[in-house]
Amino acid sequence: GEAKKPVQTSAVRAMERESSKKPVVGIIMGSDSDLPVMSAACDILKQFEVPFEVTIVSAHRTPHRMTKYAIEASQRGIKAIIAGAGGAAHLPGMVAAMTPLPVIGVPVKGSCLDGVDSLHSIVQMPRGVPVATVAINNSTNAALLAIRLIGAFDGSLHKKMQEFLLRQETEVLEKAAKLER
Ligand code: RP5
Repeated sequence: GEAKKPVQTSAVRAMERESSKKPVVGIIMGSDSDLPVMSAACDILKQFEVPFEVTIVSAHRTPHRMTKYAIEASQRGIKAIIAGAGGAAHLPGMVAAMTPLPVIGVPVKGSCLDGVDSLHSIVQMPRGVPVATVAINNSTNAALLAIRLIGAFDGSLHKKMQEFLLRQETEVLEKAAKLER
């Protein structure tokens, strides 16, 4: 049957090693081909020092593994799940159907339909099973949203997000000033 140990590429393992504490965010993706898009989420979580795990879970190719992951995530201490998928992107929605945790969906572009297929598959959830959907390929925003969710109950993370926004604003203002000079 389905392997108990997740099948992981070395790139995924390397990212996980850098986040060795008990994970609070779970990042999953339908294929290792999603990794170049999804790695931005890992970078953000590292930057905010939020422990995370990252692995491959496919709704269609490993449906039993998906079920196990969704059912067990909460028990393992995961507080938010980021799920990236492309094409007929059922992963975020199916995971959301099987966990009370917040699920953030990342529509991955990569098909002939430019990612619009992924976007529609992820965003058009039926009433009762929400998936917070970010822009196509924007796993950065998925991680930032996960941090905001957790930060609402974690003062130090909340503060880090405030500082992030301030830094971001300062950077733009500095660029504007440079341009106006
Ligand atoms: C989806 O199909 C994956 O999330 C990926 O975006 C897309 C293509 O996967 P590969 O055929 O490249 O593995 O399941």
